[in-house]
Amino acid sequence: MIDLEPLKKEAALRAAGLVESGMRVGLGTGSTAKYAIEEIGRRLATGELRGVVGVSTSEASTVLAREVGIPVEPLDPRLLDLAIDGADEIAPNLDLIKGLGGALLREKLTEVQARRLIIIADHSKVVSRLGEKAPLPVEIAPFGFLSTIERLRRIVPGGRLRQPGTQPYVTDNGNYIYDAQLPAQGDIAALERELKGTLGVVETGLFLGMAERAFVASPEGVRELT
Ligand code: ABF
Repeated sequence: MIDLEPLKKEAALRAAGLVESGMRVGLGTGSTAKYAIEEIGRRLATGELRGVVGVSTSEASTVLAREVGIPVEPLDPRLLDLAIDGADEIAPNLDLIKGLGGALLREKLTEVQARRLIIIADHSKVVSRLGEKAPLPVEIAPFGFLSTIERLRRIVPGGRLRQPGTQPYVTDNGNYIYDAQLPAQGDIAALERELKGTLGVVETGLFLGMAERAFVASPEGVRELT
């Protein structure tokens, strides 16, 4: 089986190359975003970059960013110059499923404020339609979660509460995740509105119309999707 790590890193380096001195940068979460954070840290350490501030999408990325020397500030109403993050699925129009790593709410809150959202991934993430391979993570409030799941099952049948062991998975925001199966066809924007309008739903992992471009690495090289 092909080792995806060098591909993730290649894609991440391309995106990290877009960071310029003085930028406020949204720092993504996950095994691909990790390489971008490390590269921004490396460029700061060599003096190639100065005055970059990170706004992080998870506790894990905050820890990593500080370790590699990127000052991290909380999200405030100012726009970010750039955000760099991974994804679970990338559709041809750059609509995304995100959140398999569990950080979808902070990712969406942060990345909606980015002038440019750059997605980095290996080629296994590119699909012809969302839901082809990955479930859609939906962050839900713990209170009454079984009722919320029942409501969700009426909209997207199938799916399950994310529960790695005996206890539900808990997000950085103290919520649970329901992994839903997307239907093979239909209006994805209408589905997003319906899910968001469901009582108990905090946020979904559908990132529609948000990404400006994606760097997708395969053994043949890095492709830029716009
Ligand atoms: C995050 O990292 C998520 O939105 C997505 O779930 C995940 C992708 O992780 P990886 O790069 O490890 O596949 O950005």
